[in-house]
Amino acid sequence: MRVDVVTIFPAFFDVLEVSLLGKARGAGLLDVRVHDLRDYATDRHRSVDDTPYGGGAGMVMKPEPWGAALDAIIADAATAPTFIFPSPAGELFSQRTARELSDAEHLVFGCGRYEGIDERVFAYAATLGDVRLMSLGDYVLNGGEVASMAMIEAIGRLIPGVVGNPESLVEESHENGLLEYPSYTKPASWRGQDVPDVLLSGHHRRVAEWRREQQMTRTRTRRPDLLPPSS
Ligand code: JB8
Repeated sequence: MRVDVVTIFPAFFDVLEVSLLGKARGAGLLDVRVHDLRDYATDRHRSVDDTPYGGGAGMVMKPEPWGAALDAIIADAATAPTFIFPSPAGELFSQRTARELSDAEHLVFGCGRYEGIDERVFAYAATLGDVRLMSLGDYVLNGGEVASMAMIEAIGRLIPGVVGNPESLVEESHENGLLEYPSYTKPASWRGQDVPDVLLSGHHRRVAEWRREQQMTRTRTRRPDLLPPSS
């Protein structure tokens, strides 16, 4: 998978070199290219923002540097990419979205700052590929960088071969619509707390039943919104 990122803070993405996704990049499974939006500004001060038409607080990202950056990215692209713009006004990003996007050939993340990007940039991007405005949740960040990083990690780890043991992807939270069951390791007793007996019993069926029960109870308590209205 090829991933391009457009940002005025390219250094944010240095951490993609480390850990799991760094390995995926080394193995050639993931090709991440980070672009500084200011390299596509045309004035002496490399401006990327200006005052909003209609008035109001803050600054808006100018369309011209964005147009030039997107053009440069698709110039050597093999297929029409999917553009993802993090936005508090976007659709919710979920494990389903991550799964959907994990078989894409090419994703382009556009990281806004200030009060956001001139709306015409989204319409222009839609002439080059699919466009999705995506929100991580109902809260507001200072810009799209942290949200892009979260989405790149959520999507990237679903690419076959990136996570060493694919079975660990099956049992985690949100893969079956429920929260994951609690996990324990040695020692069996720690500071007065014992590991539940059933997990030491060796009865595989009873362990599976207990875990399913825990998933249901936890989901009902912490995330009832994940369950069908009937239950
Ligand atoms: C300016 O919370 B967010 C987010 C916030 C932003 C911009 C983009 C995304 C641009 N503030 O997902």
